[in-house]
Amino acid sequence: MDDKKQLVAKEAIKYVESGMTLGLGSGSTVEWFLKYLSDEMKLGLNIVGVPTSKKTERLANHYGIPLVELAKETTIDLAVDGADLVFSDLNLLKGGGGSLVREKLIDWIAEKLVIIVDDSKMVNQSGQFEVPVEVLSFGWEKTKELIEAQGYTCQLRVINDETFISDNGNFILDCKVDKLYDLNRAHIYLKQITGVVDTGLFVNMVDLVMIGDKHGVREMNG
Ligand code: DER
Repeated sequence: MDDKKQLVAKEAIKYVESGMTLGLGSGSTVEWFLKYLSDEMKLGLNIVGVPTSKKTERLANHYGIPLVELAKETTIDLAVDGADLVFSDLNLLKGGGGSLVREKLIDWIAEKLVIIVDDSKMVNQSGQFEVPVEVLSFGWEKTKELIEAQGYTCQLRVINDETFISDNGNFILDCKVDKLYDLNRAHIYLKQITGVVDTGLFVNMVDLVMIGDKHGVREMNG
């Protein structure tokens, strides 16, 4: 698995050009991308990054990747991010790492969004899914009830016996659903709930998915 992540992360470097502002995603595949980015910078590549999580920020600092704030005038030429699941229509399920809100904001703003995954992430639309939903901590049980009224079964994300707190100070609910017929519709219905900040359903956002498998890297255009 890790070999495939390294393979696809290294291949994604080909889309990076000097002078770019990059959206730096989160997760273990992107961690390899940051390493290879750092290697290229030692050979003269000149870029700046906007991190999608405090964890990515720390890792970028470790690798000496210069970072800029996401300000009004910031344009993001290319965002490179991971995913938990990639559906056949290239819509994504994300949020396993709890960074979905900043990831979605930056991925949405980017001129081009490239997703890098190993082939285990590729699925068809059928089957049970767990959708991460970032919610305000204020009144989260009421928000959970409203989400469950739409047919989900939600669990508050707890890691090492501690309630997970996102970089934005919110909670994450992992919401199981038997089948997602229409990801866009599912996202809109969840997003309209006041206590919901955003969902791990990334719909109609992807320009390119790069998939590492035992044969190498294949690409699918969004
Ligand atoms: O949380 C996310 O959506 C991240 O991008 C992450 O879950 C990607 O998975 P990876 O660690 O297998 O790259």
